[in-house]
Amino acid sequence: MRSTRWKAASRAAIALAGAGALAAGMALFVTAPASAGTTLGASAAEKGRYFGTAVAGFKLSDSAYTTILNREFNSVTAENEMKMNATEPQQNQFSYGAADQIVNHARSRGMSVRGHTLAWHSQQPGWMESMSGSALRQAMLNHVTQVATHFRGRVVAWDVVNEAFADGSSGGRRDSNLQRTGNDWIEAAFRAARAADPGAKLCYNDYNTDNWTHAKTQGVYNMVRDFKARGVPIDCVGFQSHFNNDSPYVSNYRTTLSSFAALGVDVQITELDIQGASANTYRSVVEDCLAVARCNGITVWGIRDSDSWRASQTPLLFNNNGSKKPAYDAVLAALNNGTTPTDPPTDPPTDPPTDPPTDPPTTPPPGRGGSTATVSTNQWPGGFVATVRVTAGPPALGCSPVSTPPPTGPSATKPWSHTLARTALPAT
Ligand code: G2I
Repeated sequence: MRSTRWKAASRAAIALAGAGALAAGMALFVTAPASAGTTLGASAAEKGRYFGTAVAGFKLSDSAYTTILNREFNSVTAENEMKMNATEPQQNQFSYGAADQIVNHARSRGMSVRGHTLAWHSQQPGWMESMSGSALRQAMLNHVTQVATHFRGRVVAWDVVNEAFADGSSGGRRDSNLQRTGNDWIEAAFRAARAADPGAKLCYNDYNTDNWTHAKTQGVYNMVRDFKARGVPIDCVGFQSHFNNDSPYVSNYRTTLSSFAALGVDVQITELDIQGASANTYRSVVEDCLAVARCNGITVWGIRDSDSWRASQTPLLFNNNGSKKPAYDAVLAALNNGTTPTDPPTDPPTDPPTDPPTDPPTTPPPGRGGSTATVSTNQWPGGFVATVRVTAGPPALGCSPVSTPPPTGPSATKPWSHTLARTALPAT
């Protein structure tokens, strides 16, 4: 009966993540690792996404910390080690030791790396804080160029510019020494980053941009729309998503994510933490990301509550002794229950953009016997997550059982995660 049921209607979904290019015509070998569906990273990969965490370099010697890091996460952001004060403590004297340690730890274990951050009004080295005008502009661009060049090929996405918009009702830029060099400082930074590392995704990253109705959200949205219209190289927008009682999660968060995605950029949740770690709120955030095709990853801002910049708010997924909290279970369940959308992002509430997202899922017409296959990808320089979904037709139409993996197809040269899942459908 079971095989009849499989013949009658079955689905095979393959989520394949790798660090190599898809090569047509080669065999696709897919195995199911033991961790599939049981860790945040593996479950996110099954949905074509990553699940990352901020990492503090000095904690890599803490085995309790690295045990969780290595088991659960497949993306890493340096919490402080790539900031301007860390990488260029003296002008034109670059210091990469602490950042390289994190990058090497991640990449040697198959985790991807988000770069944070190339240009920011905060955490500047002292020599830069006291600069202004064209000298500061040149120093900032040199910093972007040097740091992006150093990490070229090892960082999949950069927060090129961080937190450049003002809080409150203005919807405009934040005053800073960088802003005072001219309103075009952000696009200048993006162009320098693109020239230095053409393969990296280039993101704008900010906080309190989660509520679609907020002026700050609209200000960033208008900048990204303008950049896309004028060809300024921007690929993604990071939503820090530090949720707390003063800046809570709101149900229009999904609208925010989908509206930005509809501009033709990826969206990423880059620094997630939630005061009190409500399981329901964490679940909603994950469901919102999964509902938006171009939301390609979630990063939590630390592992255990004691690792958080807001430790007293207990905002993370693991408690101080490393045990999983209810929020962890909610996130894992949401990742496992979620579906990868095949629809394009929804139109934004205002001023729908014209750029279609790249790499939309393709849905061919049903073949003989009603079988269908869809392929969707999330790609970044040097890596990808491909999801292949095959749906078999009813036996009455002469369909044979689904063969998985397909006899010919793509291969990964350096896969870091590949999983196979089958879901039996009710007999029709
Ligand atoms: O403030 C939370 C985050 C908001 N978005 C940008 C992120 O880069 C930022 O991260 C936090 C880190 O979690 C903190 O760890 O950024 C802070 C400022 O860079 C970090 O705090 C700093 C302290 O201010 C320093 O005193 C300390 O030396 O961490 C440093 C390293 O522990």
